[in-house]
Amino acid sequence: CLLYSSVTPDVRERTLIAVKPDGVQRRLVGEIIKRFERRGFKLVGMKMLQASEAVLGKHYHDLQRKPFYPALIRYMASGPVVAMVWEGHNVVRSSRLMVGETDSSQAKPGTVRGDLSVHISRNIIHASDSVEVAKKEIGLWFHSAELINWETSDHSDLYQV
Ligand code: IDP
Ligand code: MG
Repeated sequence: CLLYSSVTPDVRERTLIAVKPDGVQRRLVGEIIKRFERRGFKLVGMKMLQASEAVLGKHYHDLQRKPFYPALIRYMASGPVVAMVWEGHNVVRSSRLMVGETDSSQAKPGTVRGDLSVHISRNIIHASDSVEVAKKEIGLWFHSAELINWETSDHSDLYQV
């Protein structure tokens, strides 16, 4: 119907979420997935991988001149990450709020970082910080064939349709 199609574009927003190597080591993958599922977001892609230096260099290209950059790349390449694409209404902004401040010691209780981590250099999760950046990051980490277009049966319970 007309109303549905007017709601649909925003509902289809996507973001890249990645459990970083420390999060995987600490067995927090399930905990993190659970939070996004329970919020009502839809998982449309997921894989575990050892990130290459090439991908990490592009992913963090805006931080190349920061003093912590070499350590950041070593950290991100230190073990497997679990990369995911989540879809839903305002998911980029909402997931940044769910993730919390970059510096875990400043992250509010109730956020992923504020509940599960203590230090800025081991903050367990990545979330895209804008819709534009999310598009670039999803393209960097996923092939389009790895993203699944599917419908959830509870769509009308989560959204006005
Ligand atoms: P974000 O992950 O909250 O978007 P960004 O500023 O984009 O934060 O930085 C990317 C990542 O770089 C952070 O999540 C963290 O792992 C690392 N990082 C940022 N600032 C620092 C710092 O001052 N010291 C150590 N690592 C940092
Ligand atoms: Mg960032």
